[in-house]
Amino acid sequence: MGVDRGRRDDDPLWRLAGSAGISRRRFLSLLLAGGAAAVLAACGDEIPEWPADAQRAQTAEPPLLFKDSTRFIDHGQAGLESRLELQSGPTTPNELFFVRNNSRSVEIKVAEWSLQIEGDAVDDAIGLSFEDILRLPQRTMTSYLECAGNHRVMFDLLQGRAAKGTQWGRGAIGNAEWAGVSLADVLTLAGVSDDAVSVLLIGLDRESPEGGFRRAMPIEKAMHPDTLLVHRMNGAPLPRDHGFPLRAIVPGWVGSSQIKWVGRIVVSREAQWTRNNTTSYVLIGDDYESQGEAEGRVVTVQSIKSALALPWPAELSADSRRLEGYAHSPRGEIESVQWSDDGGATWRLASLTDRQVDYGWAQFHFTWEGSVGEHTIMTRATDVEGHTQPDSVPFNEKGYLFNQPLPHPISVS
Ligand SMILES: Nc1nc2c(c(=O)[nH]1)N[C@H]1C(S)=C(S)[C@@H](COP(=O)(O)O)O[C@H]1N2
Ligand SMILES: [Mo]
Repeated sequence: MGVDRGRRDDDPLWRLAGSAGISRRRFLSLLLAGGAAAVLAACGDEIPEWPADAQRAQTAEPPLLFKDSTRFIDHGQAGLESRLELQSGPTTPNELFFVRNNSRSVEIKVAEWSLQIEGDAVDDAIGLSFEDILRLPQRTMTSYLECAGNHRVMFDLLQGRAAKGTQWGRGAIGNAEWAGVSLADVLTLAGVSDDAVSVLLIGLDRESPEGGFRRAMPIEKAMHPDTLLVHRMNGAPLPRDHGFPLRAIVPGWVGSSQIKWVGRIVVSREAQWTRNNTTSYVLIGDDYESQGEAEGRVVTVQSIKSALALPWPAELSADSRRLEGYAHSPRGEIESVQWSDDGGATWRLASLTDRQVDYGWAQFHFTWEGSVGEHTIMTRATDVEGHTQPDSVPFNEKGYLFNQPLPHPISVS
C-alpha cells in the first residue's frame, strides 16, 4: 500500500491523482508537503476517502501504529514523516518524532518480554528480563536518528529519476535523548568469544518474511560503548511506536540498524547476511560496487545533511526574518552551515544556535530578507572533519543517503 507510494504507475494514490488531471510533478510536491491527505484534497470531491487513517479506523486489524498521526505527513503503512517546522527546541518531542515501520508497531508487555542472547560466538546463551537490563549501568545520550531513505523524493524532484521506496521528504529524522545500557555490557554478560565477528539484532515485529525486522553489525560497532539498548526517550518510557520496551541506538548509523522491540541477539563467528544488508539498505547503481553477499554497497553510516525548519514549499510574507534549521553529520560535530538564495553562486555563514550534544543534530539560524516573489534557499553543512554536502549524489536504485543541498522553494507575498 503506502510503501512504494509515488513511484509506481500502479500506485492507487497516483492513479487517483492522475485521473483527476494532476501532473506527476505536482503529485510529488503535494505528497511531500502534506502526504496522502494533500493529494486527496487536490483531487476534489469525486475521490472516495482513502487515506491510511480512514483505513485504520475501519478495519478490525490491529493498528499500524499507536501515536496520533495528525501532525505528520502520513505515508500509510510505511509510517509518519515529521514536519520539521513544528519543532523548535534541540530535541524532537516524542509525539512529533517520525515513525518508520516495515510491518506495524507491536505492543509488548514487559512481564512477557525477555532478551535472548545466543549464537556460536557466545559462551552461554542467556535470557535477560527487563529488571536485569535495569540493573546494568545506565547511560544517557543524545543522538539523532535518521532513516537511510530520508530525502528520497529528491532523487525524483532534483535529479528527475525516481528511486524505489517510500517517497520521504525531509522529515524521516528526529533528535532525542535516549537512556539505557551499553550493548557491550549485555553481550559481556553472555560472554563473547575473541573470534566473534558479527552481531545480529532481531525485533519482535513478526510480519516480514524472515520473522522480526533484523540487521547485523560488526562486533567492533556492537562493542562500542556508545552503541546502546535504550528503554527511555526524552525522559519518558520508550513509546510503543519507537520500540518499547527496548530498542537499539547505533549513533551515526542509518535508522534501519536501530532495531525496535529487540527480543533476540545472535553473535556469530561469521558475517551474517539477511535481507537488510543484501537487498535492502544497499546502494545499487553504476557508481557503487557490491560487497559480500549484498547486491550493492552496504549502507552503514549516514551522510551529512541540513534542512530548513519550514514547510516545503514555504509561503512567507515580505519581511526580514530569522530562518532556522537542522544540520547533522555522523562523523563529527557540525562546524558550519552556509546558506545561499542565488542558486549557490554565493554562500553566507549561518549562526549555530546551540552547542551540539553528543551525537545529536546542530540547530542553525540566519536572517533573510525576502522580496516579493519566488525564491529558493539552499543550506550546506560542514563538519569538523571537513565533510560537506556534495553538489550531486550518484543515483542509487533504492534512493538512500541523498544529501545534496536542497533548493527549498519559498514564495514571498
Ligand atoms: N523492529 C523494527 N525495528 C526497526 C524498524 C522496523 O520496522 N522494525 N524500522 C527501522 C527503520 S527503517 C528506521 S528508519 C527506524 C525508525 O525508527 P523510529 O520509528 O523510532 O523513528 O527504526 C528501525 N528499526
Ligand atoms: Mo529506515
